[in-house]
Amino acid sequence: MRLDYLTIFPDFFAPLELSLPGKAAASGLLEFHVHDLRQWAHDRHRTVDDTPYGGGAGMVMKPEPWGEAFDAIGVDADTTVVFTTPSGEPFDQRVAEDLATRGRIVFACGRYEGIDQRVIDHAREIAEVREISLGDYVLNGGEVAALAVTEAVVRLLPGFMGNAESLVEESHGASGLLEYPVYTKPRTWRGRDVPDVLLSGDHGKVAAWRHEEARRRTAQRRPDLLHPSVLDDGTPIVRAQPGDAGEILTLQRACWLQEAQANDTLDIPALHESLDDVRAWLGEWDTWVVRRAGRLVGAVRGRLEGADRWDIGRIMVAPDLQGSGLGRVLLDHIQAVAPAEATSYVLFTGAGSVRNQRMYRKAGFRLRPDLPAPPNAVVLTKRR
Ligand code: JD8
Repeated sequence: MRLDYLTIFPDFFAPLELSLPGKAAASGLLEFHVHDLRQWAHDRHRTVDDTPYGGGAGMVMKPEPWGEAFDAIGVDADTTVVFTTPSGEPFDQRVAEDLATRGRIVFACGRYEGIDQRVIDHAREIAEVREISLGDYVLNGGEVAALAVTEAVVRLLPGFMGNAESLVEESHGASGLLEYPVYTKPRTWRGRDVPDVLLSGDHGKVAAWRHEEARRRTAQRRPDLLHPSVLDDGTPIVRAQPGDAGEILTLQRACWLQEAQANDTLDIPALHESLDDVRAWLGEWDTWVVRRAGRLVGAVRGRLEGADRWDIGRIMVAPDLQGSGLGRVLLDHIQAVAPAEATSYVLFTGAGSVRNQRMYRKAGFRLRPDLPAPPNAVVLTKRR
């Protein structure tokens, strides 16, 4: 594999010599080239940035040096140009595994407020282009992301990892679980012992313990990994963010207006909540949302009540999407992401909300007239 880096901070990539890619390059299976973008800026100050059209703060990287750089290093149809950018597709192990199949990757590392958009549009005409984000936080440039992507990709190349098997067991690897806890000598350290099972010599028991630890850790820290929830069209179900409060309030009002009509009452708490009320409960409930084309079209929340009861609520589907099955997907998702402690689910809906009740019963919930219900509502439960 050949890796090229285009950057105004070439020294940023000095670590490449030290780390795995360095050893890989020594083996001849990998070559990398770091290029200072300024060599393709021909004015006295080797300027690579200018003020943004349309005004605004900061500077934008000029297109000309990038175009000349691509020409000079031979970017072509066999090349994958990776622009690291906060607006890119989320980088994860699947993307790393995909990039590891490429023969040549050119990392285009921007700075300032970003690169003139025509550079990306031009690159798409002459090569494969991936715009990739390292994560939902803002860095000052693309170099750190390029280094991280490099390490994640190069370690997957055949013959680079001393022990290929370890690739299977690691987080985000084939198991899809987070790593189990690991230990080494001494058996006791500062009064802490290594778990006995690891000293048992019983490989079956060790494997079972490790799997259970990995599954428990994943359920607690990353339930979304255990039950990745995407709609048939690939639309993800994601954790709600504080900034979603306004749209959730709007969707909630629309959905509970229908509940008010179905139950012939406006005496429904969800109808009377304010934006601050929604903001408040977003901090208390595990809440997930679905966006289509940027529009928040679905939501659901869950939280643990007592030791083992998972309380489900506020299943919302945009009126124009009701009947599409999104409600059932949200119901399945919120059950799936319930913590390991939860042994049963409970929810309530309007006594007159026959369509909702039908969906819940089809999902295995049972009406519980024996349990206290809010006014004009019925309670349904389901054993996990
Ligand atoms: C490339 C310029 C800085 C970004 C104004 C701050 C990736 N996960 C990530 N976070 N940030 C980046 C990233 C940031 C970059 C550039 C990548 C080029 N900046 C800009 C927009 C707001 N400044 C990234 N991958």
